[in-house]
Amino acid sequence: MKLYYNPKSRAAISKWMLDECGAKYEIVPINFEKREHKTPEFLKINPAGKLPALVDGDARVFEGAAICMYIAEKYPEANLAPKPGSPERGRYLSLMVYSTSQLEPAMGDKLMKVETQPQRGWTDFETVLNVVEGELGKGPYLFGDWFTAADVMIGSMFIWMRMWGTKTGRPTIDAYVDRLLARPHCMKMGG
Ligand SMILES: N[C@@H](CCC(=O)N[C@@H](CS)C(=O)NCC(=O)O)C(=O)O
Repeated sequence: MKLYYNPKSRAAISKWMLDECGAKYEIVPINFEKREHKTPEFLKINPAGKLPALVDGDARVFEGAAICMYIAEKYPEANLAPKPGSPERGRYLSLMVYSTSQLEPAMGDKLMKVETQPQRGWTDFETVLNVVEGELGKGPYLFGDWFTAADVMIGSMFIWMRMWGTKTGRPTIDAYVDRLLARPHCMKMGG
């Protein structure tokens, strides 16, 4: 398995997931300055020309959430995802998609001081914080004591926000981020 990677990119989230699974994989470094993510070879893997991207034999996977779900399925023994058909599965899939379709763009609006336009498909960031607080409940993770790939995807967004020097101001979420950062394999911020 090959992870196309730059430490200053969302590929750090995929690496975190692989490391939580104890996976064996090869890092393929991608230099953004040299535009290695726009070469014809790379575009055959991810036509969007972005990181992360994963190649596993004949399979190619792009989009960070899809990569995390793929890895969770490939390493069932790591127990990082509710099984298909289990009662938790629906909420798990929802949170995985929510992380990049709503949480991330709403956070982008907040950090760039852009007013959120609801017709674009996501809410304002205050609503996101309410949603995540509600889903987290008493924690310590999104599925109680069970750490899952949903924590990797949702948590990494808040870790990234920390990198920008910003806490959420919601004690429950900030304590959750501290807990994730204390995990030995947690993504390293920018390196
Ligand atoms: N929604 C995508 C976002 C991917 C993305 O924007 N990646 C950035 C790095 S964090 C990238 O490759 N930027 C370089 C570029 O667009 O030229 C995902 O989650 O995989």
